[in-house]
Amino acid sequence: MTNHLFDAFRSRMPAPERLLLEADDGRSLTYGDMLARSAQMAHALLQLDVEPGDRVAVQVEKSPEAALLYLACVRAGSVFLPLNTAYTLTELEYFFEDAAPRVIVCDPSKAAEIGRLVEASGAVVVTLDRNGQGSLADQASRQSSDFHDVERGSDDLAAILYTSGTTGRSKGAMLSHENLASNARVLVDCWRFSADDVLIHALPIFHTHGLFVATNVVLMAGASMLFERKFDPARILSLMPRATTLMGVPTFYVRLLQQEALTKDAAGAMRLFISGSAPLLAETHRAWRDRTGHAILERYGMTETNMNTSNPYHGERRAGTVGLPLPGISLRITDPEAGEPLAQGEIGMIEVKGPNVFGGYWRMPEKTKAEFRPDGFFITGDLGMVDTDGYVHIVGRGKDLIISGGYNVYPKEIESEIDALDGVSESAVIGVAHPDFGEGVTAVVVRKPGSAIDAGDIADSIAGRLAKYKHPKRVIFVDELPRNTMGKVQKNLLREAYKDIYAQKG
Ligand code: MCA
Ligand code: AMP
Repeated sequence: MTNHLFDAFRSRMPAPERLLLEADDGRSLTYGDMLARSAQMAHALLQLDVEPGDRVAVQVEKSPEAALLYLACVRAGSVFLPLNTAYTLTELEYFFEDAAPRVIVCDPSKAAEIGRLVEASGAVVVTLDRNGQGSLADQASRQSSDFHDVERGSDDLAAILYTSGTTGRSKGAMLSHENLASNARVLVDCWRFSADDVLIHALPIFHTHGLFVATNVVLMAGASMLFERKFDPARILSLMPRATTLMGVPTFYVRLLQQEALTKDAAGAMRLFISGSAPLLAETHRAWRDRTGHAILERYGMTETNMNTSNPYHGERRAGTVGLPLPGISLRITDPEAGEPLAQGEIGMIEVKGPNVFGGYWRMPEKTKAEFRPDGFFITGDLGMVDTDGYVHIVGRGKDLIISGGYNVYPKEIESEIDALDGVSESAVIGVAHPDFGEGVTAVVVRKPGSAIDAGDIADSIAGRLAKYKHPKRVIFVDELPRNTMGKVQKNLLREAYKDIYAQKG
């Protein structure tokens, strides 16, 4: 037995002088640099007493060092636990308590506060900054660049990624070495990635899309990437002549289309544009094809499963669909309540099974059990149907989830914050069509009698508690919420009533 995931990368690694990554500050890493520096960082982790299976929680800005830290964690046999840089201390506290990390790597600006937060737990708090004395990068620079990778098998954990739950509590999806390796291999084949590819990587690296779909695919193909800290449409356009592929959330494509310079010529060197994490509107797909001559390839995945389906590389990329199940992955549509498979063409719950599907939620056996069928299929919470040609259409969500600019927002979490305020009787948080973010987080609030609480008060109370992307873009006050005979709030009626509030003017 060796290190299952890193060996998979290693087996396809190109010559050491080949470029792996070029950052937007001009720094670059070859494959040889990556091997040497991830080895040094793995040594530094072991010096912090990280043992196989220990969690290493990471909340840092995107940088070459952050990518190396991910690989160092894999090589050191630890479990990588990335956290959105937008998370507040209030949000972080829950993750640290739940995951009990051995090491927490964070930005220098947060180190003292996080240190106080986890004082009793014995977790070690370190920073990553490359100029900071005593930081992990600094300690790594003094280590050997040879490292004997810690042995890890296919079922051992490589990462835990938190994904919010409908109850408001985040669940840690446990992803094994084989979950990640198998999916990266399949995607390289399906999307025809090779060592000649240059990916424009402008996604954050704390979620599945930027970390596993983008970075793992590049590593598994021996390709290279232009590693951008921020998505800046003008800059992305300027990189296209040097690149071959782009992966993005639909907001990337919407914003790029607003650039006059986006033309067939501008995209002339590119061979593939991929979209995922949220529904790509058919109109965006059409507009992109008209402007660039390229049909965007849409795919569908989840934190728990990595990628499940993809439109074909060769063959029709059908707008408004997420394509066909990937090789080795089974997908079926079932009756959401009974769990019985439905006939082709019927709408129901999307369930998936395959080597990509996670083992369960960290320390939540009951939740895990509830989301798997006895025959091993995972219940995604997405509603869909399969057309006569086998293309999967996602037609809605069985789960109460908003996706804003590719980030998932669970209404319950925001409703709990708002409901706790003096002056609020109750609230309902909904997603409403938004021209930029796909869906805009919108709060519908009922005041307590006599209360004068306003949108500003609500914004002030949430600031500092919830990550910015979760904040309602609009707060609407009503006398009462619509309810059905069972007393359940009818969010569909609210979504209908406010469907035009973000409509583009003119
Ligand atoms: C930023 N803001 C947002 C979002 N991002 N608000 C709602 N939704 C968002 N996604 C806030 C900012 O804090 C700011 O607030 C205001 O909106 C405008 O910011 P702006 O500068 O326009 O935003 P940005 O920094 O350009 O970011 C937009 C973005 C970013 C580039 C689309 O959100 C992004 O990188 N999204 C990708 C997320 C992702 O990787 N998802 C994959 C998850 P203020 O003005 O008040 O300061 S993995 C997944 O979903 C599955 C597995 C899958 O299938 O891939
Ligand atoms: P998460 O696991 O939190 O990152 O989000 C996964 C969810 O994003 C899925 O369950 C879907 O609801 C949604 N999703 C991902 N890709 C797509 C897509 N191409 N079209 C529609 N929804 C998508």
